[in-house]
Amino acid sequence: MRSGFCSIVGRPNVGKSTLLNALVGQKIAITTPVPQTTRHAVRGVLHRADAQVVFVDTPGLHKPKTLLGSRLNEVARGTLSGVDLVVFLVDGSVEIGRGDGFIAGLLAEVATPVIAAVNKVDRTGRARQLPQLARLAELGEWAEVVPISAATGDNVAALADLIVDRMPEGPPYFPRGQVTDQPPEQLVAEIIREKAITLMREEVPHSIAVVVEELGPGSAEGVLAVTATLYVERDSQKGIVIGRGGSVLRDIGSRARAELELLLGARIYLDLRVKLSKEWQRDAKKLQRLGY
Ligand SMILES: Nc1nc2c(ncn2[C@@H]2O[C@H](COP(=O)(O)OP(=O)(O)OP(=O)(O)O)[C@@H](O)[C@H]2O)c(=O)[nH]1
Ligand SMILES: [Mg+2]
Repeated sequence: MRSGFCSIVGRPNVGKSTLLNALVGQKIAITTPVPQTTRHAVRGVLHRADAQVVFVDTPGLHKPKTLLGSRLNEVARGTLSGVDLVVFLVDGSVEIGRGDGFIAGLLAEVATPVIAAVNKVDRTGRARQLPQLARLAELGEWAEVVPISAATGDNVAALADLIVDRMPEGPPYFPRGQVTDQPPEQLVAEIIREKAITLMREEVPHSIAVVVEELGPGSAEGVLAVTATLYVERDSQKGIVIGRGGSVLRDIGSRARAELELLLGARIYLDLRVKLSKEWQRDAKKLQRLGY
């Protein structure tokens, strides 16, 4: 059979995590309209009768302003080599620009073959798609250049076929049925963070980190008890995340619980707290404690 690793890289917000989920066929990575959502290399596995592809979703490559930002770039750059293929994703609904060119430069320095893809073509007409594809083609030496929509699934199966064709002969890396190696604590923390990000504005989404303190059987049969802390960077952000009378935190909790109950197939008892970890994005020790 064919099997191998394929990382997905690109600027923040181009749709890498949405593409990972579309390729695997279920939600593995969180996605939000806010740039710099993904903070870990998240693996998702595509299983076919005669092939297996381990996709690696990565944080968006960007010009870092904090220590966290530099770490995120390191995580993404670390996935460019040591894989069988890279998918370089750009956002076709905006101008292909300097940030994309910078990443193309990084890709030129590694030997890994690259498939370049223009995403979000559901937002552009054919007339705009062609110049975007041409512009992307000029940026580097790509094995293929393909237009896709990760959100609608348009052309994603064709992209998956191109990727599978480029995987070497090899054994499966994951047992059939396993679609990710994300530990349950991380999965739960990510879903909570996704719901929090979606309800926040301006800089607050970037200031939130979530740590699951406890995850285990609850007091009642079939209930999973989760205790998690949402960390913020500034005292003023605590009130924003908690909301008037606790309304925002309750909203985050009920949205997270609804999704987690579906994902984990159990009833969830969710206890959320909010704590301050001053300027954690710029502090090496705090970053480590938060799992970055
Ligand atoms: N219209 C449209 N929107 C899309 C498409 N793919 C992704 N999006 C949206 O683009 C936004 C960003 O998507 P993500 O998948 O979180 O992007 P990302 O590249 O993983 O972003 P980071 O993790 O921040 O680097 C979300 O609002 C998605 O719903 C697409 O094909 N079409
Ligand atoms: Mg992402």
